[in-house]
Amino acid sequence: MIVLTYFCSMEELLEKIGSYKKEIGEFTGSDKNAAEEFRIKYLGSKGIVKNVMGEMRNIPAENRKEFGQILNDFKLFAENKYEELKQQAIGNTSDLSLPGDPLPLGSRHPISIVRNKMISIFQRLGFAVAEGPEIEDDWHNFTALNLPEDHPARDMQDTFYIASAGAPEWLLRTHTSNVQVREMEKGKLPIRIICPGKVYRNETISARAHCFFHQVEGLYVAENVSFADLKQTMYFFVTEMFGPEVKIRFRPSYFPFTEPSAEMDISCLICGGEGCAVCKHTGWVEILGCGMVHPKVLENCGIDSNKYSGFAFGMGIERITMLKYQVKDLRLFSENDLRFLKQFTSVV
Ligand code: 2NL
Repeated sequence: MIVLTYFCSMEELLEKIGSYKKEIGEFTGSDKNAAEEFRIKYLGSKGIVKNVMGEMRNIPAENRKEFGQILNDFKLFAENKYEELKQQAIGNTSDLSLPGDPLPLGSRHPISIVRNKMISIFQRLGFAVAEGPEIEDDWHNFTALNLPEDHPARDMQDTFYIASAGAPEWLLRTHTSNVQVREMEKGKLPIRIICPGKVYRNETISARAHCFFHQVEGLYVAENVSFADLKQTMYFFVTEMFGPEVKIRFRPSYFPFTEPSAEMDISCLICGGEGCAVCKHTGWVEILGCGMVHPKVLENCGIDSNKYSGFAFGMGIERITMLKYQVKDLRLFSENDLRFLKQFTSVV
């Protein structure tokens, strides 16, 4: 008696599925509303497919597998129809002749533009790009570079140290020379590298100073490297960077890591050397520091200073960018003001 009841309901169910399938097959509609109406009626949480699936409860165990297949086919049939209706709706509502949605074009940050240009200039001279850590130890940032214990740059006032219980072990690098020290320590010569990257100094933020900025340092160590090589390399760099008219001059200077040391000026780009506010009426602007690598620095890094010599230089990317694009305030580089950044769209 019980078995008979089940048989009846199974047959009934098969019949029901058959008529629903017919109904679905005949369903027509070509817009979004029709597709949605279909979804709610057949595939919604109170829809027909759910309802029919619920009948599974009443199916005797021995028929479940076979019936499960039938129900799944039914569900797939309804889902496929829904996909078809959606596609039809899209086809009928989108006008393919309309212009596409505009994709706003970004621009490179001016610091990136200038850094990339510097890299490509030095790469043409055979310099490779080297990178290293921004969190550094005292040896790679100061000691190996011949900075004496009592040098003011090591002061808490100037350098960010990372707090620790005893003597501070870690600091934020104050220049990218640490990368060059690490490269020299590897002992593979000759070395011809440039090191672009972020550096940190404990400065009060103003139009002319910031607590972090970007630097490119360069190093060439081989046999018989001379000051003439340094001058020619720097000259090539500035003519490529600023144009063939630019003049250079070297002034004697002092850095603990180079001997002799020099500061290099270029003729003022604004007034062409006549004298103006930018060059403070001297006709010249300072752009970098350089010199022959101090023999002590070579020895500290395990290089024989009788056999090898080298030159090194360092410059701030912000400074070069300010000169090239006449930016008056250093803070503009890190404030993310789109009115400033958008001005570089066409330079990318
Ligand atoms: C400046 C001056 C300079 C260097 C950086 C250097 C690195 C090593 C050895 C020797 Cl590993 N020197 N770097 C040399 C001279 C000047 O930077 O005004 N930078 C913004």
